[in-house]
Amino acid sequence: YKNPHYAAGRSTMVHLFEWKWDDIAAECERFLGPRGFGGIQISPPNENLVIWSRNRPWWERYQPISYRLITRSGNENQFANMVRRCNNAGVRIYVDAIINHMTGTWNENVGTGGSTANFGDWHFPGVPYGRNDFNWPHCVISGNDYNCCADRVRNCELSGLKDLNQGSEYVREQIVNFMNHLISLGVAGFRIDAAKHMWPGDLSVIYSRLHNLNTAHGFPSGARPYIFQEVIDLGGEAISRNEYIALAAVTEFRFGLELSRAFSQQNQLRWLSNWGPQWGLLASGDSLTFIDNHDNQRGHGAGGNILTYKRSKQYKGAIAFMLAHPYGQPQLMSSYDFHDTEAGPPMDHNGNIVSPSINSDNSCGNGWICEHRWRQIAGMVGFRNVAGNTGVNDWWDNGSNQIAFCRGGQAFIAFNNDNWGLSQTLQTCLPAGRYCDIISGEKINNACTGKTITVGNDGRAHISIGSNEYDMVLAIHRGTQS
Ligand code: LAG
Ligand code: CA
Repeated sequence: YKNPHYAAGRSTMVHLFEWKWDDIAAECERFLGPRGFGGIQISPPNENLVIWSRNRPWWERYQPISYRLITRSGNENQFANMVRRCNNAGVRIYVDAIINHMTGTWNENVGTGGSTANFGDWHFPGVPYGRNDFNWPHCVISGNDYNCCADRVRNCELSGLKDLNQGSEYVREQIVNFMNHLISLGVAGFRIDAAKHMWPGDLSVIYSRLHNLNTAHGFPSGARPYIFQEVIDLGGEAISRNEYIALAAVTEFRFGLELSRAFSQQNQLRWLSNWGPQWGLLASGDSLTFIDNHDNQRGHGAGGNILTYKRSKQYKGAIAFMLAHPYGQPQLMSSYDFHDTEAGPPMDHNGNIVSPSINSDNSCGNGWICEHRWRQIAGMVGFRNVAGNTGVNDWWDNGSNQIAFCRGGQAFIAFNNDNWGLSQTLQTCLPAGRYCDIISGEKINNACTGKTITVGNDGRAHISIGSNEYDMVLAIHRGTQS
């Protein structure tokens, strides 16, 4: 369950938060496939409660009312079509699976596909689930439970959301059928929402009953789904991420926290020379890594001061480090602009999601940020693919916030997060020649629109990054040689 089964030569996934299936299919063909992206985490595809009383917040999608594939992102036909087109473009689809709970109790009770629920009776006819399928006695998780009481964190309600009993054979069967249906449609794996709130033993049974990936979609025979379990573990709680790594991969929340600190000058970049398990991070192969996710970019979920698109220079620096360094299985966040932390995606007055528009410089409009399309970020996805499975070598730092390193003989990167310029002759480990920096520009029709770096016969090159430059990074690799 720890292999994402990317198509050959690909290595990075992006969370297209709240995107519609038709738009994702188009994005696979026009951008993600050609640019070498490996996969996409999509928003939950199953029917959720419509919450007009809060103006259709993004979090309504974390309140399932049935397992029918019908949401604001699209219906089952559109879903199946998206998966097929993305797989054809070499881009995998990973589903955000909400299997810990159903909705909370609301006055409104109609789902995105028209299903209803009778909350007072724990009755969800769209599945169907009834009282016996939930954990009893009824209880709600309180803040202190995280410190003392693993059983309450797993058997009580997470913010009032009706808590399913995954120990029940009937419940397991509904969940497994839902996930196997998605596998038959060609998805490559799952994010397990709220995994901390379910018993590892129950999850292990559910995973073991999943089908192999669908060979008709290009997966090798016998391939197991990639599973990354959302476990927020910043240390010191009753439940540890270590209880989950035997099962499948785990979201590494300490990763984005530490890199956000370093790239906002709260820690020096030079300390990143031993980045990885020595920082208390999970083993690389167990770790799904990211700077921000849909929760912590808006102050939900794990706390901490996380960098987001709103502090773009520092954010791009942290993302570049994530993609340049071999540790972990990286995931990018792709957002819509928000000020109100509850606000849903751009929508019309009927609540329909408005598609991103695409500008001539490749950026998005209509309220979508599309971090994954930023030249510096998309370029680094290509860098990671070229670097492949090489390690880090020829680390250099100035004893402060200027660092540089090579990835074998494939790629070189330098960062300047000091308040003064970087100007050094450094070992790039690349063959002699001229290379185009993919951060300040890109190679278009054999011309470089940014800095050109000349590497000598000894592999060394003069590198300069001023402290007032638009970006703090310079990156070159074998694919940008001229
Ligand atoms: C997750 N991971 O474990 C998701 O990443 C996270 O986004 C989900 O919470 C949560 N677990 C449940 O799937 C989000 C919002 C919550 C929201 C919840 C359900 O962060 O704020 O709760 O989705 O929509 C909301 C209200 C609560 C209310 C609850 C129940 O904010 O006040 O009690 O709904 O109706
Ligand atoms: Ca639970």
